[in-house]
Amino acid sequence: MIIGTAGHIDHGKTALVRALTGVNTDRLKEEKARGISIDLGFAYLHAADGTELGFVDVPGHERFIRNMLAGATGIDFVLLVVAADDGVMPQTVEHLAIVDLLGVQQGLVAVTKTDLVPQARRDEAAREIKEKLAETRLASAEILPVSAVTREGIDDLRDKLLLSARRLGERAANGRFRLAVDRCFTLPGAGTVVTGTVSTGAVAVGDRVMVSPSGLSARVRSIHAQNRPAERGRAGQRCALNLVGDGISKSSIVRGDVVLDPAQHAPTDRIDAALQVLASEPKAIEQWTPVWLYHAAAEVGARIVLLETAPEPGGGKRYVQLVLDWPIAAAAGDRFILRDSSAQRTIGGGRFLDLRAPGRKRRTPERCAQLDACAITEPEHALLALLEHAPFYVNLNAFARDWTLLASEFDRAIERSGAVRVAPEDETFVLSQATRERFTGSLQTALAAFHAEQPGHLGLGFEPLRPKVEPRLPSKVFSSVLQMLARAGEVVLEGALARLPSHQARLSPADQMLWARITPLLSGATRFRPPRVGEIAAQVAAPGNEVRRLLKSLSRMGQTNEVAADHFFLHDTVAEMVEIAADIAAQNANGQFGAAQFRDRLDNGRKVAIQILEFFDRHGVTQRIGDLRRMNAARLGLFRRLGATEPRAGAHSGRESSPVGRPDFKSGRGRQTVFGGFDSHSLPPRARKAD
Ligand SMILES: Nc1nc2c(ncn2[C@@H]2O[C@H](COP(=O)(O)OP(=O)(O)OP(=O)(O)O)[C@@H](O)[C@H]2O)c(=O)[nH]1
Ligand SMILES: [Mg+2]
Repeated sequence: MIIGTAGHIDHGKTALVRALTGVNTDRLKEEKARGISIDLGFAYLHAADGTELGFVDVPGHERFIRNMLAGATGIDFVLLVVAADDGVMPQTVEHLAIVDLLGVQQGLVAVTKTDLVPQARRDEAAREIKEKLAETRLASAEILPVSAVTREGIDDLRDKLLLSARRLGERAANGRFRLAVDRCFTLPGAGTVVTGTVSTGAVAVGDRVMVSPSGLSARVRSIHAQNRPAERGRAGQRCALNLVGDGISKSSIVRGDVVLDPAQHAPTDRIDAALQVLASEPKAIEQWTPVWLYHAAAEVGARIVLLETAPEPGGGKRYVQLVLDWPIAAAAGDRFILRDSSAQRTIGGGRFLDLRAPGRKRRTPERCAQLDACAITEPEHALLALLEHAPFYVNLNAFARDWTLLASEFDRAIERSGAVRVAPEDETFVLSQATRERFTGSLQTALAAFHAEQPGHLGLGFEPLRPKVEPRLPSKVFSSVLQMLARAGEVVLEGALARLPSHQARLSPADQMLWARITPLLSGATRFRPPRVGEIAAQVAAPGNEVRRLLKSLSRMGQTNEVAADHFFLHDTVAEMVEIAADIAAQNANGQFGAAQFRDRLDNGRKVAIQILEFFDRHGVTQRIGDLRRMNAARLGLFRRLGATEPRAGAHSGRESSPVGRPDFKSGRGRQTVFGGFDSHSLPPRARKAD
């Protein structure tokens, strides 16, 4: 347990820590000369049963309150020190307000210097203290009279602290490692050493860490945890880390830096937060008020942007945006303190809600809803609440990082809520079940409308489709959600096109007329050596790119195959050629055949014959063995004919409108949709998925 002292100057904080631990935490020459604490002091108490107390002794002088703030963040327990003779003084009140704003829930009050005052004065001091505590989280904290001179109450106090430590137990060390640096020095023989309290996660000797916000990379050479050599340091322990790495030195790391898991390094200078203003403030906070922001051990200048009505002194929490002069390494849920720009008084404090605050549109109702979600202290619940609001998806990696957790720590919550995950590349996005359903419905409506309007088009490209679907998702998320829905059979993706599973493309009247003129060129005696796009264009007197476009879309519909660039064969011709190849193979003793045999049967010249065989190779219909090939029985169905009882592809040119499907290359079934014939897509999605 880490105990922080608090209290007015000269009230006996350092003397009390010394009485408890035997350690004088006033190390500096100036501290000794002036008899006051200036910087943080540290002492440890190791009980026989293994219970450890770490003390952070803070200065009481108002000029050194920034040092007090650096020490007070990260403490579990506050030991508020009030001298019996003085009673409650300004820094008693200010320190108490600070630890309260920092969310410290546990503490104890030591009324010191009892040897100097009569009983009545002690009682009066205790009464004053009780009154002040009443407005804080420490309202029920115990008040103990002690004296560092007579040692009255010291043993009792120590026992009570140890008892509290045992009750508190160890902090959970889940999540990613973070340690806010409060000191950095050079140790002869070791090198650069940083000290601080591990706020989350754990660190082990040999770990790679990063210094944030500077981004310097380092390795942990050795660790002292609670002042003892250790292999590992964990959340709730004060640690000294001996760091080595390029650029790592006493001068490159300062108090306020955070040593962390490199994956956690994402400094920010614009943070949305919930701010509470102390009752002692003279007036409500104004727009763009300059302040000093204290977070962990860092101190940085900032401005306040009001996101709702101004927070009133002594009033409730209000959302504000903190625009920092310099980026800091923070986490969502971290506490902070604000002091006025002349660093004279504490204004208030609160919790960070969103580290990636927008610079614009920061007061919209959607944004407020997001902040309401981020204000939920339990990260899993915050995540699920965020999914209910625009933009209706969360980048899980970024969210987990900002909450100093691993993405996997949200697995259970995601599973239980029925939320879905999509993972393009190395990122994971999460959408709620409700959003998935809304998106699917909207997608189907958009595609149905498109198919009705453009029956000749196979489908709609992702980018034209994206703005038609609600909720609107960014490109990367959109396409991975589409892929997920395609796997579930709710949409069909072909290349860059999306279509409804039930949709069958129909040629436009103009295309039908053009196709009617082209089909004879691809059929009959010349079907094994059909003209290429350029020749077709010349023969039908149509632009080459029109012919190409039509033949390509017919190829997607399963009517033609582009065997080589710009060289299209009717699908049935391809099927016939597969049969011929299989026939040749069957006649050869070992099932292998050469290109010449194939060419002789087709009578189409060596070059074309080889192109066809290479096309078969690409689709796995044939397997090449040196100069020979053999048929791959498993892929024979890939180019099956469109159906013996149906008109051949070349024979339907006179029809008004031609519904056509395409072979299912993935399953290798090659079942073609034919005019009114069996169509795999007319099966219900479940049945299709199953076979
Ligand atoms: N008589 C008496 N004197 C005390 C007691 N505790 C502290 N003192 C004296 O009070 C003075 C201040 O004590 P510190 O412990 O330095 O006070 P502090 O709260 O640490 O002061 P800062 O760190 O400067 O805020 C010293 O001269 C101590 O010897 C006590 O219980 N009885
Ligand atoms: Mg002191």
